[in-house]
Amino acid sequence: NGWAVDGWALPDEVLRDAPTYTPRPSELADLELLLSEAYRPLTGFLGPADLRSLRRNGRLADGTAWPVPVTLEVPLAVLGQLDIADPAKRVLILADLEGAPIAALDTTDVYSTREGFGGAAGRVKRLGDGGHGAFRRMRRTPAEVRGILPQGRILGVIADRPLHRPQLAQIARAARTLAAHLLVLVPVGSPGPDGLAPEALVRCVLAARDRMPDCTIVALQLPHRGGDDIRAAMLRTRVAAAYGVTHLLASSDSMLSGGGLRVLVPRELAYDGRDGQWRSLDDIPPKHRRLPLTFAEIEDHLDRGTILPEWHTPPAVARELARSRPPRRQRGLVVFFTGLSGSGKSTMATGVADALQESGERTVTLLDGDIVRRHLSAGLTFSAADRDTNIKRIGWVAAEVGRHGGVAICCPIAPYHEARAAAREYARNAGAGFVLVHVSTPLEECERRDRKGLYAKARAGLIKGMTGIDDPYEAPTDAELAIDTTDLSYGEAVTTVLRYLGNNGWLDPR
Ligand code: PPS
Repeated sequence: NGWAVDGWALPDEVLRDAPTYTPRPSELADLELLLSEAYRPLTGFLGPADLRSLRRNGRLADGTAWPVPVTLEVPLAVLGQLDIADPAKRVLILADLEGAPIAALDTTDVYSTREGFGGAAGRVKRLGDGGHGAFRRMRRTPAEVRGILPQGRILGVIADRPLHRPQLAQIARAARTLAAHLLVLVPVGSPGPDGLAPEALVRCVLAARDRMPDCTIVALQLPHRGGDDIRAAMLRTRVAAAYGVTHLLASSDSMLSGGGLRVLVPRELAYDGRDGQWRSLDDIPPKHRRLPLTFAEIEDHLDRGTILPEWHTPPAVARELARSRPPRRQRGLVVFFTGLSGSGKSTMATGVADALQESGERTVTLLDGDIVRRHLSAGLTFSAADRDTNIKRIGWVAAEVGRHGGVAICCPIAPYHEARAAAREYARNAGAGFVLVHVSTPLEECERRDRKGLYAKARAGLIKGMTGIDDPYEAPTDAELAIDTTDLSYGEAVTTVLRYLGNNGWLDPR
């Protein structure tokens, strides 16, 4: 079915004339794995025939077992520039987030997905040298890695979280029992499950290197897939096999066998207080046994800034983790107020900013709706699309403030859930906290106040598209805090927010 990429010529004029498109981050991660041949036998994005077959029986159209759809969605405006019937006019250049070309797609199939978009399928070929990026030198292809691995058994570990002593003990045990060489694969496609930046995860894994047997450490762009855990695990297993792994140590989450390798489910270990060793739970009398910390307990240590205990975490790993995930009272934070015009958001936001500036405990950037619209978002209207653009810009800047440990306080109306969710995601990807405060003062009260006279104008039909009157406000269902200022004084409203932030560790307790 045309999976062989070799022999596919790309004349200069074809490349010059081809349209360019930047896929979404998860698609870029898939692309990277396709190009590196970690997804072999796949050599491109799947088309309708393979997808149909996959849904039916978990196999590609030619019968090859394959766990997940690997697809690319492209705006119809871009697809419209291609002529699928003509091999010289169906090449699409795929670029990275900075717009630099990384691959050519020989688009042999297009299919409909949702409004404004279509699926694009076909083989891909790398353009350029693979680019840059932090820890680029650790991103090796499966062929390169197989070339440097010693003969014999290869024990694979997918380290999507930092390695603590229980995992290190399991690894040491498995490597010894199998007499295997260790290959540690660190997924760097997106922030890990606990919000750790990919580079920080790599540093944490490297910090545990002297606690591991002789090993090879490789970073790879495994995309984070929501939804079906089992299929995602099967895909990881296939990728591990492509890298030469013969025995894969299952993570504490579930992992299935498949892809021609053996999956080892490690025994549950505990810390033995008698001699300080980690061994099987059953071999330690209950009163001497300490169970590994849960993810939530580790998170709690980091949030509070207490050092992870040495019985559980090698000090070098604990130091690296603490540096990458500083305690909440030093970590970046976005406080995002949303609510109707006149609900009291700006007043509360200003009050919170003033309090932090007075105490000096935090650096603060206030992104007020009206002020943002004079600078960052000058020229935008109140159409749904422009409101979205406005909120995403605010969310993006706020996340950058958070990335550097500052507090960003935002107070636009932000009437749409989706744009607020994007702002939350930006903050998460920057390693910052996000607190959504719904200023839920009802419309009647906002209209009664009508400080700017806008509601009266809207009622009189003098302005169109006023939020709450003839434009929607989607009340949040995911707010950390909801405050109705109808019967609250200014001071009480501000104190409510400060107290929430104090109680949750973001500020010194009030
Ligand atoms: S949005 O929807 O989040 O992009 O709006 P935002 O940037 O916060 O701007 C809201 C302020 O703009 C004034 N204004 C309007 N608001 C809502 N609808 C319409 N049509 C409108 N036209 C002007 C209004 O003063 C808002 O200020 P606040 O501080 O919310 O009262």
